[in-house]
Amino acid sequence: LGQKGCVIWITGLSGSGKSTLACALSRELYCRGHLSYVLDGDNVRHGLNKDLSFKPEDRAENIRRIGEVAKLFADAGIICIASLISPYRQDRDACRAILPENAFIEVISSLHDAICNVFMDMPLEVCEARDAKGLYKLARAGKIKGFTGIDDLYEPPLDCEITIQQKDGVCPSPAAMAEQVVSYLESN
Ligand code: GGZ
Repeated sequence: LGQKGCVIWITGLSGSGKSTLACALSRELYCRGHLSYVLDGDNVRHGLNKDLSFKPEDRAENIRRIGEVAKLFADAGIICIASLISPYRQDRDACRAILPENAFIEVISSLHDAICNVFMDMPLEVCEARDAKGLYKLARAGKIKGFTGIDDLYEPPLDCEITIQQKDGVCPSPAAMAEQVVSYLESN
């Protein structure tokens, strides 16, 4: 109660820490008494979106569906954390556009308000060095075609609410990343 739904949209390369942040954030929100739900691209692709490939038009459909589901969660007053590469700006902007952006309406409806963009600004080299699933190696060897950052485009946000970055070459801890998002939510 006393919680407004919203969408925290986490975008970035494979291995940039999106799922780690989503999980840490969900836990932190729970500790503070807030209900949240994580929609992770990789997981949703096993169920709702299992008919979709990584072709640009299928990625666009993956993002569109997750945006629509995230909106339903936000309508229900839940903080929905969407973590998916969502490499194309146009698709992310379309998700932002289906959510209310007028502050006046926010107050009246008091149900859902905003989409908050979080950009995992991790250099490709860092993500590739992690390569938890060995996918970058396969992409470099040409065994996966159209891999984001290798032979498929990633368009960083031009204007996002939160940017998660390395500091002096060190990646922030999961707790520090979650704290950055929580303090944004508190002050906005
Ligand atoms: C990018 C791919 C690809 C290609 C499989 N390009 O790091 P991961 O492994 O666990 O997460 C990635 C996941 C990306 O799914 P999304 O739904 O987030 O992508 S998108 O928003 O672009 O629709 C990666 C794995 O799937 N993966 N092939 N070609 N990532």
